[in-house]
Order: sequence, then structure tokens, then C-alpha cells
Amino acid sequence: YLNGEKKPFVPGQADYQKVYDEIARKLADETDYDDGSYGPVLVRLAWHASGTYDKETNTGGSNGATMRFAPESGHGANAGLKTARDFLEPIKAQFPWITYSDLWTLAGSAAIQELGGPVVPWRPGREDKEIVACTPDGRLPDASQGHRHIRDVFGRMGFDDREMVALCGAHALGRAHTDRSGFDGPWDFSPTVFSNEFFRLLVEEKWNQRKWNGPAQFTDKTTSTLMMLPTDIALIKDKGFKSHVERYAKDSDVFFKEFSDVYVKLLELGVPFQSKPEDRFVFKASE
Ligand code: DDH
Repeated sequence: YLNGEKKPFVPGQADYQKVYDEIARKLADETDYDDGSYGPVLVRLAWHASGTYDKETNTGGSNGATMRFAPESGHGANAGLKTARDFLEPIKAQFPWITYSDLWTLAGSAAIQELGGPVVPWRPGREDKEIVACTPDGRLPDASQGHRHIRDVFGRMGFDDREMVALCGAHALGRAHTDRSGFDGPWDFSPTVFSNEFFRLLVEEKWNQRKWNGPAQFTDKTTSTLMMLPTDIALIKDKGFKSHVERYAKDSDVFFKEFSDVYVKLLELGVPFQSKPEDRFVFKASE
């Protein structure tokens, strides 16, 4: 109920567009962070909120926003995501009717669009759950592993090889931080622009093991300023994955289309929507 009205307030597309616009405005205003944008860490928050899904038990996933609670927020894989949750807190205060689980996923969709990526259709319907719904540690991928681990983890969510590779293309955005994951550096030269650069560099650059005291990671031969995780390199070592890496490296339109479809699917895993897929909203991006 809003402003003492008799009827309950049922937000519609225009109301969610207002939430989108505020996220976009805050992204444009607050450029004094990392490479100049909170967008990448918002994309990662939406992914880690969703990527806990287990199709066998129908547990985890974005429905619940259980990363609000200490067991899950403290999982090693979620280090650094408080930054993203705190960024969204004033928006939650401004629009108290939106659930955290809808807000976090909407922010992921908004960040992709605002950083120059494809349109990511989105729909509301997630409920925030209590602490008992927190998922056990270990459901998100471990960057030190290889192709078998990637197939295990993403297979558990219900994705096939093509979808796994497309999702990993989000690494065009952002960087690794030594105080969060132990890894270090960006994947490409424009970490605040969504593109197929991650795939192009994987194919065209020569990647050597970095010589340093940190965890095993790779660096580019040309500039020694970029990085790849062991799981990223696994995408070109495995034949089933590599064919998709090559497809996306060659054709950015194909990547944008397939990424959008699979990111939508990721954000909706395990959510018992009342609405239909054709009812998804397409938000208008900022100018
Ligand atoms: Fe990722 N990711 N990710 N990732 N990820 C990291 C950063 C970012 C893995 C490990 C890491 C996806 C898949 C995988 C983003 C999006 C997505 C970091 C560095 C590690 C480590 C964190 C830090 O130190 O700050 C592994 C392993 C996988 C895997 O597939 C096996 C997927 C599917 C997505 C997605 O969004 C669909 C983004 C964005 C970042 C950059 C965050 C930032 O703060 O910048």
C-alpha cells in the first residue's frame, strides 16, 4: 500500500524503468571507482546471486537474495560483492517496494545495457528469503580449475557448452583484485565496455603463465598487462568450448545475441514467475 491508498500498489514496467533510470544515473555519476564504473561489479553480483542454482534440488538461484546474510556473503567467491550491494542500498531505500532479489538482477541487466552491451530483457517476481535458504559454500566456480569443473558447475545449473562459453564472455568487463580473489588485472583494455574482446584476445594473443607470488594466472605476451584465469584458458584448451570461443571472437553480433539469451536464463533460474517470458520488460537505456 502506498500513500495511504486502499488498493495495494502493483508496480508496472514504468515503475521498474524508474529503478533502471536511477541505477543508470548513479553509474554515470559515480565514476571514481576502479576503472571508472561500478557496472562490472553489479554484473558480478547478479551472476553470483543466480549461479548458486542447483537444478536437481531446485535450490539457490536469484530468488531469495540470500547473499544478504553472513554465511553466504562470507563465502570466498563472494568477496568484494559488498561494494555492489552497498551501491544499490540507496536505490532500495528510494523504491522500498522492490525486493532485493529483483533489484540485484535488474541491476545486472541495467549494467550490461549501460556498458554498451545487448538489451537484456528482465521481469520481476523474485521474493527475498530468510537466512535458512542460504546455499552451502562451493556452488560457484573456482578459477584455479579446468574444463571438467566448468562443466560440473554450469551443468548443475542446467547450461550446455555453448551457453557456458557465452556466459564467460562477461569477463570483457571488470578486473580481478588481489584483496578479493587473489588474482590480479583486467582481461582487456576497455574493462568498462561490454564487447567480444575477451574472446578475440583469447584466440589472437599468446598467453604465458605469469611469474609472480600470487595464484597461477596467465598474462599476454604483447603488453604483460592483461590477465586470464586458468578457467578462461580452459575455454581454448577444450575442443567443445573452443569452437564457440572462435565463433564469438569472429562475430560480435552473434555473441551479443547469445550472451543476452543466456544471461536472461541465468537471472531467472529457479524463479517461480507468475508472468510469461513474452511479458519481459525491455528497458530504455540512458542517452
Ligand atoms: Fe567471473 N570472476 N568467473 N564471471 N566475473 C571474476 C570477476 C568477474 C570466475 C572467476 C572470477 C563468470 C564466470 C567466472 C564477472 C562475471 C562473470 C573474478 C575476479 C574471478 C576470480 C574477482 C575479483 O577479484 O574482484 C570463474 C572461475 C568463472 C567460470 O566461469 C568458471 C560469469 C559466468 C560471469 C557473468 O557475469 C555471466 C565480472 C563482471 C567480473 C568483474 C568484477 C569486477 O569487480 O570488476
